[in-house]
Amino acid sequence: MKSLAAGCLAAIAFGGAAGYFAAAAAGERGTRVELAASKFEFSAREIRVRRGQPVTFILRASDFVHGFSVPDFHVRTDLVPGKTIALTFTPDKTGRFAFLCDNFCGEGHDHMSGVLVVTD
Ligand SMILES: [Cu+2]
Repeated sequence: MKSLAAGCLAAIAFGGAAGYFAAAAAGERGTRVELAASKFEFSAREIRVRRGQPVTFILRASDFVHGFSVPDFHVRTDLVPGKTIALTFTPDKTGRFAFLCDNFCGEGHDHMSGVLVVTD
């Protein structure tokens, strides 16, 4: 019985280590979020990410040089049609933060925004 218990502990320890390395590997690449911009919306209105985990936005625009900005994290980029932009940052605080297009793109521009939800 003792050896069975030890075996279980070893399995848990090994499983834990495997989980740790998997998490670390995922952490290096981070969370990947694909987001497309077009007049006058992003393809997602709400994006959920984890604090302390790098998030890479894969960004595309179809019809205009839109912007992608998350002011609370001081990140922004232009989205040039035909190009794929990868933008990585690590959210260091939790909460709900606006992301938006900050290049005026027409009459519906003011509606071109969403919420980045950062949780622990
Ligand atoms: Cu726009």
